Parts: sequence; structure tokens; C-alpha cells
Amino acid sequence: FLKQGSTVGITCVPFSGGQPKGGVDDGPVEMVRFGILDQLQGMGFKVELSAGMDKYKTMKPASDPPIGTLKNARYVSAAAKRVSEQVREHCEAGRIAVTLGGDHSIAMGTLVGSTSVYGDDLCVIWVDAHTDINTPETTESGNLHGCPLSYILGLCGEIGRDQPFAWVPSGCVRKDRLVYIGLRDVDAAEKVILRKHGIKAFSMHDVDKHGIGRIVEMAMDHVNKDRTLPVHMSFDVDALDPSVAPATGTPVRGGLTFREGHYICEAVAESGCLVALDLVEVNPKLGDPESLRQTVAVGCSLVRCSLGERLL
Ligand code: HAR
Ligand code: MN
Ligand code: MN
Ligand code: MN
Repeated sequence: FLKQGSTVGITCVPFSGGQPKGGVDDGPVEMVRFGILDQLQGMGFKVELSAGMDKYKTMKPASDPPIGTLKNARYVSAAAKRVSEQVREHCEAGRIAVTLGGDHSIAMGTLVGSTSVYGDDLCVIWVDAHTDINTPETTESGNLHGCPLSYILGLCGEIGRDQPFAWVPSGCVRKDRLVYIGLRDVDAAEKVILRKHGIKAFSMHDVDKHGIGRIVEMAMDHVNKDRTLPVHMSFDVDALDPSVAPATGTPVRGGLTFREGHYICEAVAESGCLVALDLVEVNPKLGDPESLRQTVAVGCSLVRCSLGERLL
């Protein structure tokens, strides 16, 4: 899938409706300002940028009252639907689909887009401090960035399958083709969901115990034993320790080191199976200018490494 000289299709999603903090919608423009497009071209990729990123800012419906506890459900749905179309276009054209967020609710769109082309062969590596698998019934915050996987895996009850999310093909990712790395802040109800459905998850405890090299190997062995299936990696920058990526909305201590984060990306690149990548939850408005620079820089660096940038 991943070949030198192939094309990267970038989708910028300046969207913050899946959580309450403003600023995460400036993540993509800051990464572009930092030079991610030129950097990928410098690596030998052709870069195609999805048009109309400003449209996301205008999609907020006039009225979007809570559905149960869910906040901004119509807004999130409309944005994610548009993301799914842009990612599908990139995948259909054989491009590696790179989506720059934005909060993690947009992964509802990226995964619908990638699975609409690759079907249920698609494997998902979710790198995050959080599991983002609350259902509309279990979420206490009502923030949809904590819920995308429940929709994608088909775990929602009635509210989830109904409008405004009826367009999401529930169950488009197989439960045995999802694996987590980096977890350390998982809600009680989410732990029940993981156990009930036998979803493979490597927490920070597991990373400490086995080392990141072994963890990525075990993660790949679980979803993609023969290394022949297409991989979609969804990387939430809060998987990294806040000392490495401070400018993010829900930082949690005890995260991945700079090298551990990069190692995951390098190993996924090495597998040659990457077809889609999300880099989300960079919030340039949180913290001082140095925190911002550091977080944007590490986000760009993770994208480059996932696409095969080599140390030597
Ligand atoms: N589990 C909590 C909730 O549902 C916190 C979730 C999310 N934060 C994120 N996502 N940044 O990875 O609200
Ligand atoms: Mn997340
Ligand atoms: Mn199949
Ligand atoms: Mn997170």
C-alpha cells in the first residue's frame, strides 16, 4: 500500500464540536503552517489536499439541542459525514488518506470513509490515552469525541442508530480488527464494553511491562497476523505524555514518551500496510507558545514517521 512516490490525500478538519474546548479547530492550520505539506512533498510524495476546509466552520446548525446527554450531535454528524466523503475519495483514488483534526469525533468520518473502500478487512490501530468507545447511553460527558468507536463497531443502542447518525454503517469495523495502544484513562462503563466484546487493548502498564517494540508486534499480530490487510491508524496526540504533547484538551499523565510514540508510527510504516492515518486533538490554544510549537511539531513528526520517514 505504502510506496515511495505514491500520493498522500490530506483532509484538514478544523472541527471542535465533539468536545467543549475551543482551539482544537486550529490544529490543522497550525500543522500546515508548520510545513507538513512541504515536508511530505520533500519525502517524495505527491500531496493532494481536500478542498473547502473552511466549510467545516460553517456547518454548525442553528439549533442543536442535546439528544440524551449528547452535545452538538447534529453538528458532529454533519462534519463527520463530510469527512467520510473526503476520506473515501482519497482511498478510492489509491491515496494514503491523512486526516488532520480537529477533535477525535471526526474519526467516525475517517473510518466510514476508509471502510467504504477497504471493507471489513480494514484493521484499526487506535493510539490514545482514552478508548473513545462510550455509547450514547454510557457517556457521562456527552462529548462525542469520547464515543466514535461505539458507532463504528455497532455497539450503540437505539439513540445511536437513529438520526442524526443513521448514515453511519454501524459495525463497519470488526471488533477483532481493532487494537488500542497507550490507554490510561478509561471510564468504568468503557471497561465493561471492552471486556464484553473482547476488544484487544494495550494500556501504559502493558507498554511498561513489555516495551514498545513487543507491544506494536503484539498489536499487529492481533489485527493483522500476516501483515497483508490494510491498516488505519487513528493517533490521538494525548496518547503522548503531556510533557511531550502539552497542547491538547484532555492531557493525562504517564503517557507515551517521544520515542515510544514515534516507534509506533515507524513500525506501522515499516509494515507497509498503512492506508489511512488520523492525527487529532492538537489544540494550539491551550498553553504557552512553546507548548504549542512543541505539540504541533510532534504532530507533524508523527505523520512523517507514519509515512516512512527514516532516521537513517
Ligand atoms: N471518556 C471521557 C468521555 O467520554 C473522556 C474522553 C475523551 N477525551 C479524548 N478522547 N480526548 O480521546 O468524555
Ligand atoms: Mn481520542
Ligand atoms: Mn472481507
Ligand atoms: Mn484521548
